[in-house]
Amino acid sequence: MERTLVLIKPDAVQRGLTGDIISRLERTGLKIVAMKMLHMDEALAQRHYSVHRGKAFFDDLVSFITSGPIVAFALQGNNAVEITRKLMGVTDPAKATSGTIRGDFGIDIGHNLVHGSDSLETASSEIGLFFSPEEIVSYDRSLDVWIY
Ligand code: DAT
Ligand code: MG
Repeated sequence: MERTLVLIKPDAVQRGLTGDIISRLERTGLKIVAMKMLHMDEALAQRHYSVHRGKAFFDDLVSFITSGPIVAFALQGNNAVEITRKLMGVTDPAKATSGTIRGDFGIDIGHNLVHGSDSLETASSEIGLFFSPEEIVSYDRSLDVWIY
């Protein structure tokens, strides 16, 4: 079963959008299997965004993601990576379509509210950055027969 990592970024937490974002993703049928609120430090931010090191926006990205608390959670289910990215919308909120999280709530690429892993491999390493294996909760939902 696929898993993906979602971060509700500092802008969304400050704007009171945490519940709405969780709700949109949860209503897909994907299952929340881990969740925490934390304030990312510089070291964690650098690791999480290491693929972007050297890009013009890297320093701004690290300072933004460490500027306030975030909510991190892992979602599990069929096509979790793709479904989550679809609901988030494209990177630039100005280009994201209505009905997506970024399209509905954002206007600036540097404040795009949410992070979602972009592949299964990335998801696995990103989940490992934020959660220990014991923090991933295994449980059954009786309503899964109505989802799958
Ligand atoms: P995504 O978050 O959609 O996976 P990404 O991995 O390409 O996008 O970039 C990571 C974050 O970096 C993105 O959410 C916002 C920021 N970012 C990306 N491109 C940018 C740009 N051209 N200018 C400013 N910030 C940018
Ligand atoms: Mg990315």
